[in-house]
Amino acid sequence: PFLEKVVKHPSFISGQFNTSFIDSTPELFMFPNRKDRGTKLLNYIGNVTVNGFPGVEQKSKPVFGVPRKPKLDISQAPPTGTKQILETQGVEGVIKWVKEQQGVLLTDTTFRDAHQSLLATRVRSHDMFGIAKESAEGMHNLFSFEMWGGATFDVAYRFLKESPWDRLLKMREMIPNVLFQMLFRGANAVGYKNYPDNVIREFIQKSADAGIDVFRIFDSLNWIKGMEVAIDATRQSGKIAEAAICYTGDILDDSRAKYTVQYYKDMAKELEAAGAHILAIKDMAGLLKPEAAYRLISELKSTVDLPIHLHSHDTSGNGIYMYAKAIDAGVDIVDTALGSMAGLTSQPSASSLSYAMSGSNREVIGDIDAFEKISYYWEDVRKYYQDFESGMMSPHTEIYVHEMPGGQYSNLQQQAKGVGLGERWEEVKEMYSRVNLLFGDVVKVTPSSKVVGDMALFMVQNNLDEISVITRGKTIDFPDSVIEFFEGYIGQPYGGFPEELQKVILKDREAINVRPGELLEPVDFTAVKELLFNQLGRPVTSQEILAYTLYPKVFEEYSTTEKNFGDVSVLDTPTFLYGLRLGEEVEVEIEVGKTLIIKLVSIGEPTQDGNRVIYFELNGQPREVIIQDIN
Ligand code: 3PY
Ligand code: ZN
Repeated sequence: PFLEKVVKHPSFISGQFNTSFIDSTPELFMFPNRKDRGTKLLNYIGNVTVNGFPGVEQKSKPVFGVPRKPKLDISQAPPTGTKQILETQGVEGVIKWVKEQQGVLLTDTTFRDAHQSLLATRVRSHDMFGIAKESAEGMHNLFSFEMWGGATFDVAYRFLKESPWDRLLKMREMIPNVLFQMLFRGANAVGYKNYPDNVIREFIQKSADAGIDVFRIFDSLNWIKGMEVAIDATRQSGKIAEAAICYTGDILDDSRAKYTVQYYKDMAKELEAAGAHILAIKDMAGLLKPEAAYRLISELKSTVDLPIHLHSHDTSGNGIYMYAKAIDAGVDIVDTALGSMAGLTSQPSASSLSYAMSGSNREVIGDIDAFEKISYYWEDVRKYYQDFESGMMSPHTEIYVHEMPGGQYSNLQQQAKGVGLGERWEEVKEMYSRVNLLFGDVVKVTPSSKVVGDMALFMVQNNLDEISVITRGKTIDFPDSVIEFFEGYIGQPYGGFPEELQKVILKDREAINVRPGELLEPVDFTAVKELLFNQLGRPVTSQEILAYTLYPKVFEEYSTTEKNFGDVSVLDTPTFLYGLRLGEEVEVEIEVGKTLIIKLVSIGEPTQDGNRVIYFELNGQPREVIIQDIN
């Protein structure tokens, strides 16, 4: 089979091989063993049936209906879209085309920020693949699909035990017509700390190769130096650099003098000069009020010559009204999610906005009927993930006071419960806004938002206030994230650090004021490759090398799971999260055309050391696995 694989490999056929051919095509050495894959999946299903899934309440598996799908013709290639404009006319062609549109364009966030903000980022690739072709067909006139980035990279490996790269590659195959967008945390890439410059460059190049066309790049302190390497790398890769300004404070409030319209205009000009193709306003907490949106977008339109892309969250319930004002002021593209995945901490709904703008001179470019029908699918799929819902049931206008980003709210609430402050959540929220002011009124978005959250929890837990932090601070060990922030390791805040507080927190440590990336040693990817090769006992891909570089522990754990259970991404989500009911049978397509039929027959009583024998049928043959019951 090895020789057969070699001669059938596209690079071999096209003559593109030399002595490094074998080295760069590790898949030649991977011989999946169907029987082995079956056993591994039985082990996974047995384990989750007996021991449950982290974060999912252990109860009998609910009965879910088959998700409804729109009847769209997906037998042919979908209509062409923005991806073809990029391919045929390049970045300049896309920008020109965006500027020519009379209507307002949409980015759909259902595959990324919507579930990051509503369902703790837990939506699996399997559910995305299930609606990808219909989305390509019905939503072909979007500006882009937000597909990747933010927390999805980490969570895919950490909790879902699947490869975010495979997700991207398969979605790209199924959606060949619309631009794919990702959220990139500047020097923090898709992580929570600064990485060396060569990691940023390599990550962007490999993501571009795997299908990302638009990189939305931000810095968690709006520090342009922290964005420059990523902007340059995006331009080098021939893709679209969308540089984002994080919106914070309130330009309508004269008592908050730090982040004024002039501040945003100056930053926009600098980003234009730094090479941005598109300017994004990233309203990560949903703080931008309607009248403020009108003013801000009008001013920015007359300041820069770039298309403007607005991102927001609907936590306050004012999202549609705010977008409508931004559209009146000339915004080019806005971020929405499909109805059943929209609203509250997620983005405003695409169909609500479409109806809101109908009859105006700037209608939404998109097909409301397709939005509605594809939304049914997500309404059904969302039920699988009920245990990851935040519990927020109605709009929260208090967001305008505490300024917490959409994705942080439920996370911090969990963190508070974890340290025994569940009952004091109201105090934590109030402290969050006080810490912001104590730190000098900073931009709060991953990872700076985490620093503010950690400090708020720490102060409530230790009964500290603004005065005692300073007077008793010399004897207090502050949280690591807070120390790193004041050391300058996530960048420089606008207006600098409050000096007295910085001294108290750092004690004998020195702060830096240059870009952390300048001080970090470049990562030696060849050494990582060797290390992984030795650890995993098989050739590794450049995507795996990057994943390990960003998240060594998470990637190691993912690899162990993969070794024990195989590729669990092929399971349907109810089976992945709950296992099987007694007597239940599922079909699992392990690769195109190869399906396993798995039935759970019975579960044996635990032995003294807690082992249970689980009896299955695999393609009609009896099979047993032994599972340690850890309950
Ligand atoms: C992220 O960084 O993941 C965000 O979505 C910030 O808003
Ligand atoms: Zn967001």
